[in-house]
Amino acid sequence: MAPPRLDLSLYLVTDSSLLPLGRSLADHVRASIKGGVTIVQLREKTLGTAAFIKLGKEIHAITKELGVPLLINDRVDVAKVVGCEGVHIGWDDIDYESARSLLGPDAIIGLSVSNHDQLVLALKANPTYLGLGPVYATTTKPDAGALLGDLGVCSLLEKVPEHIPTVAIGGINLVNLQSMFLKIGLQDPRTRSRKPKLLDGIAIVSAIITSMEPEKTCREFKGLISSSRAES
Ligand code: TZP
Ligand code: MG
Repeated sequence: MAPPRLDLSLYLVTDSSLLPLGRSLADHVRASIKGGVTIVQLREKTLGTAAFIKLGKEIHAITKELGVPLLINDRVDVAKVVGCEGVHIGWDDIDYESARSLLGPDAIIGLSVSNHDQLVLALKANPTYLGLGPVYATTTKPDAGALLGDLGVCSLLEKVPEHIPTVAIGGINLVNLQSMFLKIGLQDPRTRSRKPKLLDGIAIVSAIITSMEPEKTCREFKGLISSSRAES
């Protein structure tokens, strides 16, 4: 059977340090997927290897049960032991070719792109998808680099070939998303080949992780995504 089509529409990136007091990441991830998250990346910068693997296995049991892929940020070794669907890497991490050869042809491997030079390198690698950012100001990744803004994302998108899906990341919330969608179109996964140069989804950390009601918040994001697609 062919693997299910990758749906990047609402991409949750975790940071347990931002959870509301007393909340567990496992419960938050479960609620977020119930609310419409389509893919999860475990991005836990302060965890040691053993703790990262333990958390990865716990979260993977949930994402598997609910039918969405789990990626690990930075750590191919952790992804391999967890047995999840892939990794997201940047330019200070393992190189793409090595990650691919360690994880195999079916793994989802995403690459971060912050500027045109990185885009040129990323396109040579031909990753599963690209994360374009930071779009707006964010405190979640202080070293994220210069802000792209809507125009910067559009100018990168112009150069991304149709077969590589893209998500925007950085400072996206329920307030700025609507105006962002007015400037950057969002494709529908069912018809994407007919509409090049549009985003495939949005990746969010704090707007979901800090929410007291993650399921409701994700439903609201999903609502904006659906109406943007209906209009495009
Ligand atoms: N990469 C570029 S910006 C960013 C990452 C991981 C952080 C995004 O976090 P938030 O809280 O959604 O602004
Ligand atoms: Mg990284």
